[in-house]
Formats: sequence, structure tokens, C-alpha cells
Amino acid sequence: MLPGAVPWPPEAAARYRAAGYWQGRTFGAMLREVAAAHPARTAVVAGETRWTYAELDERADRLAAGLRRIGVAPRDRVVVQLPNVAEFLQVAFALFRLGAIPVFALPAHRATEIGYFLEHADAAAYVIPDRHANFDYRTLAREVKARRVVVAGEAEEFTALTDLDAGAPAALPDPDPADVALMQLSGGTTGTPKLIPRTHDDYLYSVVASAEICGLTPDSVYLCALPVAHNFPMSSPGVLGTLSAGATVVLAPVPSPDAAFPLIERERVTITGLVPPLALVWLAAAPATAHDLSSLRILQVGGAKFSAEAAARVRPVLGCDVQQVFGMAEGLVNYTRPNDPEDVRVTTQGRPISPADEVRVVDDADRDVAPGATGHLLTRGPYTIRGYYRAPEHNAAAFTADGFYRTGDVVRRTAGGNLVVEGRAKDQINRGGEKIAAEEVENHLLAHPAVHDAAVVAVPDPMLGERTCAFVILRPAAREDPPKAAHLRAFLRGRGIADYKIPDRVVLADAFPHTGVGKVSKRDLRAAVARELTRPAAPER
Ligand code: OOB
Repeated sequence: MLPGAVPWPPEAAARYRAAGYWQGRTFGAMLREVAAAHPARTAVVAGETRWTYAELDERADRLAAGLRRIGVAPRDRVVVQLPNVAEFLQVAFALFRLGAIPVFALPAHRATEIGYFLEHADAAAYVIPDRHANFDYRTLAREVKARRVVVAGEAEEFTALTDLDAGAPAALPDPDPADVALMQLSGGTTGTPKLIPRTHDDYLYSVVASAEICGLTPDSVYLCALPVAHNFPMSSPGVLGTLSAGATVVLAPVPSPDAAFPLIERERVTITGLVPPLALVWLAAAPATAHDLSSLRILQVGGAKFSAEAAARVRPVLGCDVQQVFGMAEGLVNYTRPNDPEDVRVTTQGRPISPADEVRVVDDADRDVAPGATGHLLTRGPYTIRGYYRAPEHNAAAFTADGFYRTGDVVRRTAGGNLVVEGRAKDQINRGGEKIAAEEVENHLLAHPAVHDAAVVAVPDPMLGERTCAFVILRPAAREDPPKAAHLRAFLRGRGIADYKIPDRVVLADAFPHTGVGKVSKRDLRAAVARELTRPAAPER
């Protein structure tokens, strides 16, 4: 196992192997097998690009050899920040084949986040598009210190992906299936995001089992509308599950109905996954669309709580089944099953993938609550990590001594064994599926010379579920001429962080309410925003 990653105890690993969950197969080998069985089937469609399985397989091999030539070695970490383009899959499989480890950043990440990933993972390379969504990633690459930069598109002074893809494929030894295949990012609750190492054995198990749960066959067509780097569209069953089933991946550049509905019609899409706010947008747009959406069988919704009211509208409006997906990049994924009764699919967030997933619902002292009662969700299993990468101190708090991951989610389990998400105990904002660690944004605010203290909390929002509100106490010297909210936002942007982390509201405060032990009471602050929101709106400063 890669140093810095936490292995499963040998006894658990042996059990997962003996039970057949861990198959000793790598992602590179999986693609090889599917390509041999269905060489001419379409693997991926993105814009005008269409690659068969044979083509994707060959492109992955050629790029693996090209990356090896410029010095990327097995176990090297490579930060990959690509949008929904076909090259995403080529790069991912090239790295899997090489045994190098992609660290999947989101297109929204900026210099501070990328700089941190490069440094924390000690990355050998950084892979970017030239431009995407009005942003030039080469400018970002110049800001951060990357050892090598590979560009999908116009490379300027960097290395062009097409140049690496030009030579002959080399025969590379298959990496160890028990070793780390990739790293996902944690939504996080701390000042710095955490990296989640996933092995071939564990991730491939979750991906193949997810494809099975969703009934994928070689005739399925999966539309990847969310950013492919995120764990949900990547693996639940996502693009990797789709490829494992020999089916077709369609990558949408953006998830709006304008972009997605024509693709559903043209490619006869059968399944897609959305976060709740997008599902609401689709539900609003579908009745008036001229596009034929009748091929759609399953609309997955996950990443944040989807209300029962909205879930109940999916079949009448879109003519397909809703599937709720409650997962986390750390591992555990719960699904409602396609043949579950309608009320289970509408009112619950489903049950775990695996019979070997252990789920506990506990009180504040880690004691199991009574059946059906609400408590903290702890989990352990064949595809849930035992630790974040290079984070021993954080791991001691984030996992129990016997290896359960503390999800920070507050849930209850129904008599039928399905989970219902009731809330959250972690200091995180879930902004329509995008996770924001309060502490991270607070630290950036504290860097402003006028800011004495800052507390970031969630505010309920009918569309996004939650938005962010930053409470700020100014230093006495700054109170005469206080900075405007827009100025503080611009300051945060200037710190090089993803746009979704910029607070939606900034409220100046004189003091923060405190809990009994002297910590800032976020609960009272949330109540304060709720009161503020019910007052007639004052113009924001
Ligand atoms: C997915 O993964 P992450 O790592 O971005 O976020 C995980 C957290 C969960 O701990 C929970 O707080 C929240 O997101 N969450 C949900 C939810 N799905 C995720 N909360 C309520 N209802 C749901 N359906 O978000 C993710 C990973 C794989 C599949 C699906 C989602």
C-alpha cells in the first residue's frame, strides 16, 4: 500500500477477498476485458468525439507510455483537473494502467486548493484543459508550482496531451490491485481538504456492484451531467460503472436542460444522476421541452437531501423512476433499488450496496440508539476507507478505534432497513451537493486585516437546500469604515478558492453566541440568520 494511506487490517482484507468482494482486478484490466469483449461498441461520447472501447483502450495505453516517457512513475500522484471531456477517461485509465494515482480535483478549484493538492500529494504532474467555462487553466498552472503540466488542448509552454499520445504503447506491468488506484477529495470539515485514497479492489467492487444495483447492461447509456471528477458521477455507478458494464458514457459539458435534453434524445440516454437543485430545474423544464426524453429509465438524485415532495414528481413529470443515492467519497453508498415500493424510493435515501457494509446509528457517546431512533451514522466495510491520506491526527478523530468512519450525518433507519438522512452534525455546508467546510472559509476570512473573528453557517434555501452565511466581527479599528460584503467576497476570490465557497451572505456582528464550553454556537447563529431572514430585507452592505 502507498505510504501515507491506511490499509485495512489483514483480517478484514482476508474476509473481503474470501467473500469475493475484492477480486484482485485493476481498473486497467477491467477496461482491457470489456474492450476485448465489445471492441466496436461506443464507450464514450463527448461533443463531436466518439470513441469505441477498442479506441479508448488503445488511447489509454498510448498515453500511459507517453506519461512514463516524461517521467511519471508507478505510485506517483498526478492532480487531474479536467471537465467533462473524453480525455478525462483517457487520462484516468492511462494513469490506472501506469499505476500512477490520479487525484481528482474539480474544475471549480483554484490556485489555493490546487496548490495544496499538489503539495500535500507531492504530485509529479498536473493535468488541465486549456480553457473551460471562460477560465484559462494555463494561467492557474503558472500560479501553482507543478513539476510537470500536461494540457488537453493548446499547451503553450506546457506539454500537450496529444504529444504524449503520439508514440507506441508500451507493455506496462499491471499494478497491485490492493494498492491505491486514485484519490477523491473529501467534502471536508477542517481548514484543509482531505484526500481519500481508494484502492482498485475496493473502488472497483463498489462500482461493479453499483452497476448491478442500477441494472446496467451493455445497452445502457449513462449521461454524465455532473462534473465527472466527483465520486457520484464517477462511481455510483457513474462513468466507471457504465464502462464496467460495457455500456456507453455520454459526457454533457454542463448539466442544464438546454445541454442535457438534446443529448438524452440523440443518444437515447437510459440513466443519469443529478444533485437535488438540478433535479428541480429539470422537473421545471421537462413539461415544456420539445425533446424526447422517453428513453430515460432512472433519474438518480443524490449528494444532498432530495425532498419527498420533489421525488414524488419525478415519475409523473419525467416518466422514469427516481433513485435516491446517499453516498460519500470516503466509501459507503446507499441506493433505493429500482424495484422498491414507490414510498421507499420517495421517502428514504436507500440502503448500503454491500451485505458487508456495517452501519451503526449511535448517540453522542457512541452507544447504539434504539431501532428507528435518530443518531450519528458510523460505517465500516469493504469499500469504506480506514483513513485519509497523510492525516494521522485527523484520522484519530474521524474514525473510531475499531475503524468505523464517523460520517457526520444524522440518520435514522426504517424497519425496512433504509436510511433517512435527518441532518448533519459536522461543521459543513451542503450547498446543493457542493460541500463547504466552514473552518476553511473562516480561515480565509480571518486573513483579512479588518476581520477579528468569523463564523460560517448554513442558511436554508428553497432551491439549493442550503446557502452559506458568514458572520464577521470586525477589529475595532475597522468599525468606523466597515468593508462591504462585496469587498470581503472579492477578497476571498483573490485568495484563490473555488467560487462555490464564497459566502452568499455576509453579516457583520458585534459578538458571537457561545456554547457552554466557550465554542461559537453555530446553532444559535443559524437561528439568528433565520430571524434575520424573516425580517423585511435591509439593503446588504
Ligand atoms: C456525495 O459525496 P461527498 O463526499 O461529496 O459528500 C458526502 C456527504 C454525506 O456525508 C452527506 O452529508 C451528504 O454528502 N449526502 C447526502 C446525500 N448524499 C450525500 N445527504 C442527504 N441525502 C443524500 N442523498 O455526495 C456522494 C457520493 C457518492 C454518491 C452520491 C453522493
